Amino acid sequence: MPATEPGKIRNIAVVGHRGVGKTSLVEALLFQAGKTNRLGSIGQGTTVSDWEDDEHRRQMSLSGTFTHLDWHERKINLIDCPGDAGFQADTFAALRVVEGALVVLSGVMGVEVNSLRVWARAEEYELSRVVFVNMLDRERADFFRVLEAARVQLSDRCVAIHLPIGSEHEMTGVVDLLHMCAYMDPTGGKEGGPQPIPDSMAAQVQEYREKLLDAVVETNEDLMARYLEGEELPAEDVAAALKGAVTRDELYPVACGVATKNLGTTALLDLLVEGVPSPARKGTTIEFGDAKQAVFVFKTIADPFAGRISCFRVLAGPVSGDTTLVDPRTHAKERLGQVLLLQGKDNEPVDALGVGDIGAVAKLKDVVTGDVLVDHEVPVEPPHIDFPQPVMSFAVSPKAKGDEEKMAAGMRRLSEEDPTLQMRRDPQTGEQLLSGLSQMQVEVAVDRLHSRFHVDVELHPPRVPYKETIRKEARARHRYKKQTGGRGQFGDCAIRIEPMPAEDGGELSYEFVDKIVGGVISHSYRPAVDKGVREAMEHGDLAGAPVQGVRVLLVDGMEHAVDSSEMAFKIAGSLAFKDAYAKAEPVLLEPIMEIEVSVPDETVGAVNGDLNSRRGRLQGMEPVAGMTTIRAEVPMAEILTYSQALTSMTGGRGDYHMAFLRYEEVPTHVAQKIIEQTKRERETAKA
Ligand SMILES: Nc1nc2c(ncn2[C@@H]2O[C@H](COP(=O)(O)OP(=O)(O)OP(=O)(O)O)[C@@H](O)[C@H]2O)c(=O)[nH]1
Ligand SMILES: [Mg+2]
Repeated sequence: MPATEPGKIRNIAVVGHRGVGKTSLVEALLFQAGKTNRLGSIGQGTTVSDWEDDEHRRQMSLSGTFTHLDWHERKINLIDCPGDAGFQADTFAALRVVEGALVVLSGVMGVEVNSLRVWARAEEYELSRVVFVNMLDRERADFFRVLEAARVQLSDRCVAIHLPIGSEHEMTGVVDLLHMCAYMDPTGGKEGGPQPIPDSMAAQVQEYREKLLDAVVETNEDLMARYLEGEELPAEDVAAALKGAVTRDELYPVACGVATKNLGTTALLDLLVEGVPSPARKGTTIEFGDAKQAVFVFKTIADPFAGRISCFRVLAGPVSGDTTLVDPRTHAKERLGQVLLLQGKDNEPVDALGVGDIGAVAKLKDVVTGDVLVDHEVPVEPPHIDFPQPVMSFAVSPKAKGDEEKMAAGMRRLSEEDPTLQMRRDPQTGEQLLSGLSQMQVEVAVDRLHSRFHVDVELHPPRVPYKETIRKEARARHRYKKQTGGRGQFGDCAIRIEPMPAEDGGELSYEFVDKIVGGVISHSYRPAVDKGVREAMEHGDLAGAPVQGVRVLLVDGMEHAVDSSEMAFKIAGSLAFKDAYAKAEPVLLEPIMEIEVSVPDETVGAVNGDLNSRRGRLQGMEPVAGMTTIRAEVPMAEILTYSQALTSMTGGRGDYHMAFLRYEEVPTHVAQKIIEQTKRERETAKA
């Protein structure tokens, strides 16, 4: 099979909020395109893309899945991305390698918090976007309400390109406003060919067709002139102009349907082919210098049997199994070996993959997610995928003694697969800490350690990653001196520390400034002071949390011709910092989470009251179709065990979604308790 030409490929990430039907939609598209001969369902665990056991059990996508299909001689690569905030790594990685995002919205709930998040990321990467309003068969679903919400909350350049025929459980098909035809197939089988638009919809179709044409011609002068002269514009010309506008991010067509009944898929597939630009048209912003062959590895799968599978996009090529590339990061040469196309859990070998296409290879030696491999070493800056930082940490330990190494090895593999999962040892307590974006993500990792790597791990209660910082400037001087016969120890330094607040939206950091004049401390000892300060900053004196947001200026000092050593200056630096820190009004910081809770209207009072008692601050409330979405900011410490509380308040009908927002100072009365608690723990540890 020869490589597909770049002009004939469409790369599309299917993204959106949790549970809006992305996986079901991918399933329907594969079915309609003839890749599968039955429509799988989430309930029965028979979809192509949610194929892992734990995805079946939890009825949700836990990682990005690759699928592809052919439609009108175009190859469409669809990456089905998880919607849950804890599993965003794959979503962000996928968005980095596609030209288009298919943003799925629920016809009932409209624009939800994660839709906004992925929209913002797509905006950053200047991706072409198509919106699909799904679940229109559900009670209280309303296409026009969601269209309006998309226009207000996503972009006023969202324009309907399809309309539903009928509504709620009587929805029977869609009208394609571009080609002016209808697709109706109430049986849920494969959609047949185009049909005439039902007469009863004439007026509405006329109105929305005009809105669409107005929006399209506005982006194209030639078409605008013809339109104003009253010419009936042919569908191909409108489609070509539409593609131009979508490519340039000037329009976002809004399609609609019902994934689980396979309604609206023909029109959607046509739109993906006609509306979304190919790699040849839009190209990539990832650098590969003058390499003749290059690939970007954007995801790694830890398969217990096949080993490491590296998923990549071809930047320059084609590439085939014989291709040998070099990784400029390690300078290691890697022969690709068998090139694969992934389709859910299956893979099929292919001879070659052309520019813009997406595929995978197994068993590359030292390649990690984020590497660009090239045919000869060229200086390239690998693209930075801005993965979210882990926000929650749990202490973990193997259930069986002696399994420590096995647990660590399994976790290393899982972190390769999901870079937002990290394991490290807490130097203070010696515990292994597993950090991630949400409790569920960490629990899934623990399940996978069991199912893939056969090691049972115990999860201990989560820890809140407090930080410490200072409010005031302070100075301190410390002289470390020891005379014990023979050569002594001598280091003396004076420092000034000052607060360094985070840049807007940025993280707190640290800076060491060398202000020594006249060489009172030799150059060789100054980094030792920095090192000592950093060590002291690992555990602040308030609650043992890392100190950040501090600038340390080394202003003065003294050395001894014989007795001075790096060690002595390190200790002096460390102790000087401790002194200065105590005088600099240290404060405790805690992570604040942004939470979106969706609950039945009648439970809003109870849920709000509860959030309030958790020090939550209400940001907004939106009642939609019997459910209310509450947005609030809540300290992480108060919301660690929210799911049980929400279940009991809403009789299991509530759902929530949260993500890290920023650090804030802990209110004094709360901070006091944490500080005392730490003190007690330290004393017990000493005893
Ligand atoms: N009535 C109705 N149910 C749907 C539709 N699409 C999906 N569902 C159901 O909604 C639930 C969630 O569907 P999924 O396809 O898993 O949604 P998702 O967006 O992939 O979910 P995550 O990957 O976990 O974010 C499943 O029970 C589906 O059967 C639809 O169009 N109509
Ligand atoms: Mg899914």
